Amino acid sequence: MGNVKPNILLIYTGGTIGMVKDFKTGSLRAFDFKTLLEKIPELQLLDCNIDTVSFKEPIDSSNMNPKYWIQIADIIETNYKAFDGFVVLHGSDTMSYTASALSFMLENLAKPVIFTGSQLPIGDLRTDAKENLITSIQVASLQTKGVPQIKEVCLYFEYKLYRANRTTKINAEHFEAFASLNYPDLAESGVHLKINEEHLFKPDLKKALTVHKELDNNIALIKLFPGITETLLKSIFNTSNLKAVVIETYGSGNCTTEKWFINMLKENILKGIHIINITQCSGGSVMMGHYETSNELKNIGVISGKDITTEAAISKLMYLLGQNISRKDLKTIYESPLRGEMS
Ligand code: ASN
Repeated sequence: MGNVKPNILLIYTGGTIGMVKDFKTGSLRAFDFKTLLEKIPELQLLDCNIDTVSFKEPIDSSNMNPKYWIQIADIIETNYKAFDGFVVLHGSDTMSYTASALSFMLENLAKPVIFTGSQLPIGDLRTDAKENLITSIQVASLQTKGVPQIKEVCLYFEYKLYRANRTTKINAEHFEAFASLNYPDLAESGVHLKINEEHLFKPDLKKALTVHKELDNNIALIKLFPGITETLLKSIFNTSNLKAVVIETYGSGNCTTEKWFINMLKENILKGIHIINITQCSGGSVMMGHYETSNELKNIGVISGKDITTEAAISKLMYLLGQNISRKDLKTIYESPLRGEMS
């Protein structure tokens, strides 16, 4: 058994990595995945067996939505036994959302699922696609005594491997497009591939993979700004079927103490709407009660998102609303780390 090559499944969903320039219009469009493999003959040098599967119509990740997340989860579920690791090629724009969602959907994952993409198309002379793709496949192939070393959903970009549900796209131009400000990098690629073993997620290996495909997107995301009006917030809270609202507050979870604002949140919580407090700062954590301006939020039953990213906050919410969980339990579960997404 000892020297069996790992089997890696490449799942191509679209994004810049597989795009070409339409010379007539000058804009980028998706192209046939088969050509992508031809563009990187180096893949044959890797010490693993690579199989590929592609979305019928590859998409720019701006068109991603929960239906596609389920499609990716389905592909992984169907091929889970036959493969040792998965590499998902995805547009960078919404990669952190999809990868965070998959981390919740794949409960008890014991194999690597590595999301990657690029800022420049694979055919571009200065492309970052080759390194991202090759190292992602290498990371997905890492094994200790035939057991995958990485057992979680990750995102690899520009020499760094991150826990996916801790990432955010922070730059539209730089090759270093992602950051994980509240959790250390899982690995760094230089002359050597340095894995930070102590930061890897350690799932309970006795439990079998459970794939959750019920997602409820009857939610809203509100970013507070000084001067936000009652009329605007009212219209959001009046949305039919609304089940929960994520509010990006200031600093460590602070907001205006104006009566109308607190009352509106209170009324909606009493009506059964879940309200989650996350910070609009890219790093750091919500600490309700730390300042007077967040005390009331704690008292009225707002859920603390702690140091979760917006991407993970949204996908965790869709995932939990899709489960059969009581109101009270949802608060407790939301405030607990499920896949290492919060501290
Ligand atoms: N618009 C592209 C996408 O997210 C951006 C990229 O992949 N770099 O699909």
